Amino acid sequence: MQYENVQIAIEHGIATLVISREKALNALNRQTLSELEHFFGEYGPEIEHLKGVIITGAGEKAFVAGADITEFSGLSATEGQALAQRGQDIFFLIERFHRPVIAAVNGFALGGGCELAMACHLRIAGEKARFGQPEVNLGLIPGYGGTQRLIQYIGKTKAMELLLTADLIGAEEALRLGLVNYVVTAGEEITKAKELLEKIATKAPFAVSKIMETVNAYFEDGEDGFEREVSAFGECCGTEDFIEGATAFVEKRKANFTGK
Ligand code: CO8
Repeated sequence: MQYENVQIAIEHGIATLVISREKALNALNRQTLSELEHFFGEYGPEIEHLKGVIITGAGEKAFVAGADITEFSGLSATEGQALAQRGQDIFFLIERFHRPVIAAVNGFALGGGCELAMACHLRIAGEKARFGQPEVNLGLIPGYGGTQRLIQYIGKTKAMELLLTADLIGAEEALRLGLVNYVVTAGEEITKAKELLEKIATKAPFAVSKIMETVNAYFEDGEDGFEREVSAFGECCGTEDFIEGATAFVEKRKANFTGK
């Protein structure tokens, strides 16, 4: 696929995706969604020795300022539903990706941008980052999972308030509420994200993917997370990395995981 709006750089096993529509504050239009869909559905899963993925926005002002509002005009109920479904399906690809995905939030993360960050496994906010779900200002509600994931991260009380008022919050408030993992100096978001991915890359890759799967299962309808934990635990026991991890502990050395 020809990527137009998502710039991809792969360095030392880390793929950095830059949403690059700076003039529209990196708003997610249909093309950008297709590119994310292709990366997380087709290209990304095939990259060998991938440690993880970082998503950020081009420029200093915005991570992603939402879905592209210029594509909304004249949207019928059926078309709106289809677009929301498509966005949700793509964001599930991110949430269920086999390697950790970190949002490096360098500015406005609004509407679909906040939803994109929330679909990632971890979030680093630059000190100028601003988060919010302002859809109600447009006569809309979030459509890419915002009503559900915001509750998962910050609880119903504050989520309800932010969704109803369209208020934006800054990085420190996002940290206090549990929406982001770290706040860093502006410009240091990617460095911090890389540091975390390098740390996670020293762990057994299969166990890492099973942790993400099992944690996500807590929020999935019809899933029993405890059952999933038992079966994932068993799967880990069948790996060479488990033997290596346990042996390395006994031999008092660092484990050398191979992903097998
Ligand atoms: N879509 C398209 N263009 C945008 C968007 C957007 N979401 N946000 C900003 N832009 C454009 C502006 O139109 C402007 O373009 P131009 O220079 O051609 O006029 C340019 O980016 C710069 O923006 P501003 O001049 O407005 O910059 P300010 O610094 O004054 O303001 C803000 C920055 C506060 C971020 C402001 O741009 C803003 O409020 N943007 C819209 C934020 C928003 O409402 N986001 C939610 C969108 S809805 C959504 O995401 C729903 C997701 C689910 C969809 C489900 C499918 C139907």
